[in-house]
Amino acid sequence: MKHPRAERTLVLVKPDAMQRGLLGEIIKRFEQKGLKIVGMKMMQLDRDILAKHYAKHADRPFFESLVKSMSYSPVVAMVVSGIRAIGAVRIIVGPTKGYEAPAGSIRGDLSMSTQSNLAHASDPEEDPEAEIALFFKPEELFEYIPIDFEILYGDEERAA
Ligand code: FUP
Repeated sequence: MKHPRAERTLVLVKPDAMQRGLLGEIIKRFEQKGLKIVGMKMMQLDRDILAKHYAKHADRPFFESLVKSMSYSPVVAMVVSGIRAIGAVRIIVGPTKGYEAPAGSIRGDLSMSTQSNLAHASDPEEDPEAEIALFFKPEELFEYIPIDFEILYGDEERAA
């Protein structure tokens, strides 16, 4: 069962993060925040799924290089859940350009790049549930209320 106020959002740990051995470091940051992982798998992305995932960038000059970098080696895809998780995950990941991202964020602490920026997080404006559906079948996602849910949030925050 999913808490009625919990949101879900997609995170991709990109090939550059996998190559640099940063998977654990990235997962740790979501866990420590109190967010819950409700789906996770390793995937080799191809042009097909990347063309859908990055459809809004299809005409941009960096698109080919983006596809190349995202299919360089496998990614780890995760669905992260919690009350207000969509915005919180964007803050943890940080803004696009690593060299401008604030210290404390994944990109701000660990990346100097715009393209090799380690992780993707769903944009709240772009339907995170539709993004999740591109990467996960319903049976690959788990719905549970974590045992620490009562202490992670206040009573009013949890009230549906
Ligand atoms: P974000 O939502 O922060 O991941 O960033 P965008 O949706 O704006 O961009 C998606 C991806 O395109 C980025 F993660 C990296 C890549 N990109 C480039 O390679 N060059 C650019 O100039 C802008 C974005």
